Amino acid sequence: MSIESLSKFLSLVLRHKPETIGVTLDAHGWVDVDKLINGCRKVGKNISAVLLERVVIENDKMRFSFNANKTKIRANQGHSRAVDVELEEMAPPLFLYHGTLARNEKSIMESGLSKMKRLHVHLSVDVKTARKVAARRVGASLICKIDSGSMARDGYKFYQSVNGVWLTEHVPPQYITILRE
Ligand code: HQG
Repeated sequence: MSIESLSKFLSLVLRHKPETIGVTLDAHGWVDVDKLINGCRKVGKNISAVLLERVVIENDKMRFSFNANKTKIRANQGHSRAVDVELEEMAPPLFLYHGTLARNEKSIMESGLSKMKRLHVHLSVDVKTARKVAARRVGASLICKIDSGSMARDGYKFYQSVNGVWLTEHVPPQYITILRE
């Protein structure tokens, strides 16, 4: 199994559907590494502890972490399951960016950016990263520039995941500018 396909499968298991392999996430999103490896085996995916470690270390977006003694693993962010991954509240940069599809513009400018199925709205530190997020989907892209500095001054909370993604609950439309590229 390649690192990339294992990473995709682990995203499904550790963020959204742990029941796929018969495991459960604890309150902080952790799963025992042994149970994960056994669960994967049961659905025909033979992975070793060494391969798992490579996925954690080499993953392009640092999606996963081990606990200190590497007996547990979790996704750093992006969950749809209600887990507390102990995100640290932090003052955001003055501006953050969000890449999405052009067809979402009307709805976003009416109701703001919503977290949809995830626990947070995901924001990027630069336009380049936001473009990549948008490019995951088929269709014309749109980049929203978020006045995160004003949001923070107005009391909105921001968190930074260990992989650099910024997270917040909701971005009201008055803090959003559409970038015409
Ligand atoms: C859109 C990937 C209409 C929102 C990426 C997005 C990211 C609205 C979609 C991470 C809306 C939700 C998250 C509104 C939000 N009207 N559309 N009011 N509010 N939306 O996948 O940000 O590879 O939950 O723009 O790199 O696309 O998984 O969020 O298009 O960091 O590690 O609703 O997923 O990381 O989609 O992606 P998502 P996202 P990973």
